[in-house]
Amino acid sequence: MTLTLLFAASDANWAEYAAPLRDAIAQAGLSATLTREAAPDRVDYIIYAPTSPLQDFSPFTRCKAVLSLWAGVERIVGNPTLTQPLCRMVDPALTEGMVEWVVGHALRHHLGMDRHIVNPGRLWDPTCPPLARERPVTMLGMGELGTACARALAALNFPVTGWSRTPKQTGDIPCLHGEDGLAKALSTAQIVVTLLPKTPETENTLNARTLALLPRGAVILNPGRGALIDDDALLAALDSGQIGHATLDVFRTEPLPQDHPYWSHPRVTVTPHIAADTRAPSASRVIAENIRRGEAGIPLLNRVDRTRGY
Ligand code: NDP
Ligand code: OXD
Repeated sequence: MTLTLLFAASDANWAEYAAPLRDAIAQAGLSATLTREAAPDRVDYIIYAPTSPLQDFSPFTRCKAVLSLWAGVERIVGNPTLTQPLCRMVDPALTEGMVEWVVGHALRHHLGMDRHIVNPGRLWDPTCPPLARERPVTMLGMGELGTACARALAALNFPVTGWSRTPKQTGDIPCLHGEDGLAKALSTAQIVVTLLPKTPETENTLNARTLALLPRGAVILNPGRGALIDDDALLAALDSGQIGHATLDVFRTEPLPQDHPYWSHPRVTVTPHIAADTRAPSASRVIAENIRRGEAGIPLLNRVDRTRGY
């Protein structure tokens, strides 16, 4: 039987994905037509980006799964018309990119690179930064991305503490959970990385109360989602010096509006949601593997739990 795979994403995504998806589908031994248009009741799987105009899944009566090209699923997880299984993207190349972004920005702040890159006064200040082993880092979110970043930072000797919803142990990295765990994880952190999904529970995880728990001058790196941070509280904490710098990749509104105070704040670095991108060749293999599993009756990979929201 030839499967019908509906590609519901942008023109740019189609240009990037059509060939690698066809290759991956063939390599998985599947017979399938990959298309951008099909009668809904003929579609077997939907390959999906949340920016797609497709928002009503109810006519897709035969669809066995919606396979997201994005890791974050907050824009689709609560869609009441979506009754089909939803899988999010876990792409090894996306993880690799996130590790590079997090490690790069952590090292920038750890080594105080800015002082030497921009030094108009030609100041000769021979103060050496501490060693990584003296700079505690806290990773909020110890899932696919948080764990990979935590491991990479720990490999550089940063003392890393994780925080997640449920108790867990990741090798030698201690991981806390719950409200008390959060307070403890923040109390020593000189660098905090937020890699939580956006859910009703994680919104404003960093707020006036929790930012005040950090040691003075701590640095925030947020490649997770804008809503994880209360923006007004962060701006106040930056102004008071409680937070030394915030490097932000994600925002409540994207693109970040031109008049947003983050753009001009001397202690904020804005990167335009580029921390990590799904890469078409590896992501296509993940999608094809899930279709193969669906057809073989094997549990799908990276299935989203609708109740917990990620
Ligand atoms: P995962 O689902 O693998 O991990 C999520 C982690 O967050 C888990 O450790 C989970 O805990 C924890 N968590 C969830 N809810 C809570 C809570 N209420 N309290 C404490 N911890 C919680 O996600 P990924 O690591 O793959 O991705 C994380 C996020 O990164 C994505 O949702 C997306 O928003 C963002 N992202 C950003 C990109 C960018 O370019 N800026 C690119 C890709 C993703 P537990 O382990 O107990 O379940
Ligand atoms: C994602 C992202 O969720 O790029 O994949 O933010």
